[in-house]
Amino acid sequence: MKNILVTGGAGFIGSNFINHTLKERDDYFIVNLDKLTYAGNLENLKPSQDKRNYRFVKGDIVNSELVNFIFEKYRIKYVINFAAESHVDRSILGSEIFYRTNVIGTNVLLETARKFEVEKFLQVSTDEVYGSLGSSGFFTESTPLSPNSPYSSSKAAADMMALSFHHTFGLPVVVTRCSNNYGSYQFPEKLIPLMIINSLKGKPLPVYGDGLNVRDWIYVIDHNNAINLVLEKGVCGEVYNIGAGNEMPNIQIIKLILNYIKKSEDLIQYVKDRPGHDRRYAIDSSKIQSQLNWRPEFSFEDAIIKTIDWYIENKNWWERIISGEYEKYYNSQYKNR
Ligand code: NAD
Ligand code: TDX
Repeated sequence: MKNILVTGGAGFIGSNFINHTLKERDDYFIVNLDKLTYAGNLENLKPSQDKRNYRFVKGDIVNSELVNFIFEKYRIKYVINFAAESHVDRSILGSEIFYRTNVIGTNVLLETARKFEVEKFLQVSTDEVYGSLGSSGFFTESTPLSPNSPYSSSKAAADMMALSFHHTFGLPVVVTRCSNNYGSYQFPEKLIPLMIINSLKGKPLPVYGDGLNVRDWIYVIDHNNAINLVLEKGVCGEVYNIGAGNEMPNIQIIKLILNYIKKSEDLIQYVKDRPGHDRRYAIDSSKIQSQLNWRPEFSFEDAIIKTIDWYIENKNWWERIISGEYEKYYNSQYKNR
């Protein structure tokens, strides 16, 4: 058995990771530590909740006592740190919780992993740590880090802290830097689910700036397959970029969604730009492809339709979310735009 601590496993990528991995691996024992912030939802884990090789612990990665207890009780040998505050716009509204969870929380996990001599620590980082590209070029693993938002600066700190623990203490760390994910269970504050849900409801679609900012999209299952591979075969001290080569201006995705849902483009509403908005992300993933033999399996054309269909079929899931607390955030985020 591989005893793995997955943090943030009730969020979008973490829950897809647990459900997908436990479907295929009964030699993994997964303990999911999640604080259940606004973004954490145990409903996402229904397919895994009764599995004998799965446990859920509600708690904060900043809580060193609890983290120590979990490592000891479950004899944790592997860590995958997904837990984070993950939304750029929220980091602009208030940065403190981003540094608390993403920086201090990662430090607690690294120190505890060092104490318990884990076999591997996988830090889930992001391409946003590289900053923004002009109209050409790609991020490679040796592109200097140049984060631009409170969110990305907190992720860059965590990423470098993890690498420093390898360099200084020999902690077996690997870091992954992935591009924008999409798929089922993504919280509706993010571009793709927000635009799908607003289209379904016939609400305006708020496009920041000129709509020509470019993101590089990957289906969440492709990201998670890469994470499993890096956990097994990644070389300690190394960074692996993960991306599927799907660069697209935001407006193109928005029009695709409207078109598929058969709603009018009149719903598009250009609004005030995000402060410090990164212009373009594009990932060079040739290292993980050549060294670990990873390939994305899903085409954007198919997986985006799968994703839109999932939101159409799982209205109950997102309706429960968009009523209540999230509604307050939505109203304040888009009020003066
Ligand atoms: P998410 O916001 O959907 O989920 C984050 C999860 O972490 C939630 O379940 C939340 O409850 C939990 N959490 C937050 N603070 C915590 C704390 N202090 N202690 C324990 N749990 C806590 O985020 P996501 O989109 O699934 O992203 C997961 C990870 O992947 C993050 O580290 C993010 O930076 C990284 N990432 C995301 C993307 C993307 O496109 N979404 C791309 C690259 C990297
Ligand atoms: O209402 C919107 N209108 C809009 O035009 C929102 C929410 C977003 N956008 C634009 C901003 C970005 O150019 O869409 C693009 C994508 O925005 P987000 O979904 O907020 O993602 P992004 O800022 O690119 O960050 C994401 O990718 C990297 C994740 O949220 C991060 O967690 C991850 O690290």
